[in-house]
Amino acid sequence: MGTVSELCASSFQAFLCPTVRAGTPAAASVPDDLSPEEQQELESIRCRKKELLLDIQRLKDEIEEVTSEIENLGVTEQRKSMQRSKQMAMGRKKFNMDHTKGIRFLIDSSLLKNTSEDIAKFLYKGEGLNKTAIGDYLGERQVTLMLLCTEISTHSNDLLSAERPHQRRSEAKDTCYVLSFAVIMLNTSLHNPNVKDKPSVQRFTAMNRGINDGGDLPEDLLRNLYESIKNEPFKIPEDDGNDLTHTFFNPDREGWLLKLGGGRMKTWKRRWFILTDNCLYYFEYTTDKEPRGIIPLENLSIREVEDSKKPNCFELFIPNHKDQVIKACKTEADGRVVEGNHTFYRISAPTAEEKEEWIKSIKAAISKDPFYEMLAARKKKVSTLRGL
Ligand code: 4IP
Repeated sequence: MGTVSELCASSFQAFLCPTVRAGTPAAASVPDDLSPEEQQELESIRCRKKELLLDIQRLKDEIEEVTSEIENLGVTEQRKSMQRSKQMAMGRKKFNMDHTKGIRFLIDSSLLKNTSEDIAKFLYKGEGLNKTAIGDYLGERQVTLMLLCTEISTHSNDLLSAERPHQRRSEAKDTCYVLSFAVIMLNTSLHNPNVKDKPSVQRFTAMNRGINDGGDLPEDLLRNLYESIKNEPFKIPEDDGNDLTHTFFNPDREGWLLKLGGGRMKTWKRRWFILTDNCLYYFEYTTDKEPRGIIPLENLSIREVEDSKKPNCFELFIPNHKDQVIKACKTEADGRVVEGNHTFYRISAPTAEEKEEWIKSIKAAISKDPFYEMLAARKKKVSTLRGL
């Protein structure tokens, strides 16, 4: 007794090769000058050919199936990694707003291990993190030590491998702490152009005598550290204060648009727009760290408009309050940040498609504030009552 698939295959074969099965006369296409044996042989060759074709088809199907599985696997992996980087970006944003919550979020999302080393590495890398928030976090938790040790160990392969086997961890930390300062001093001395007297490797090793719980650290380690820092200075990220780089990571949409000025002289300005966090930001250059203007989209509406000067226009406005100034802020030419004075923002997109896309994305980002709605309803009620 064959397997189910063997039985199915043989029935299918019988269906394809009836002549072979029943010894019935050959099909019309079989030349009749062949002997019955030859006819049968021809039939069986044809049958074999069909079987082979079927095999090929089956293999093709299998290959297709496997290929699509692999592709799907790729897509899933891609999706997972996109999801991960989105969560990572969110974690960084949270960190910048509230460092404790941010770290908690990253740990809970398994993006960060709850160990001083891992947190220290994450902070040291500092990608998308606000340095003020890092400073606050360090100040509160004193992970400075681990941070510096991490930096030192990247320069020296692994400082802890230099520990004496019996050395206690706390003593190793003390050593690390002292060495951290020595390394910072060395970095400054070697790379700050204002320091004229550059220390030699001998001076550096001499300075660090006895710092290893009374003993010396291996000379090789100190020499390597010296060479490493000499060749590649400590990369302390520039203090970017409260820069908004993190805010513009992973926006809903970004691109060049033309914006009509709000002043008396209606000038069109090409600005780089970023839509994120329910706000529309505009910049003069894509590389600018600070936007020229910020338009919170809360309670605004958007509509397509025709403009005699520019194509593909749309407008942001406050529904039912056409003379009310939109809550927004902008940077003046002298750098002062002031409130905006637009009652509407007219914007022109480079193409009709982009206009559609922007409108769609902005509509999705516009959020209604129930509190505002409630307040507006109450105000209306009060003014109606006053009118009575
Ligand atoms: C300016 O015109 C720019 O269009 C400003 O846009 C605009 O500010 C000014 O409006 C308008 O007077 P000039 O450069 O010809 O002076 P941007 O800031 O993008 O350069 P908005 O508010 O649109 O940002 P007022 O309303 O600020 O005067």
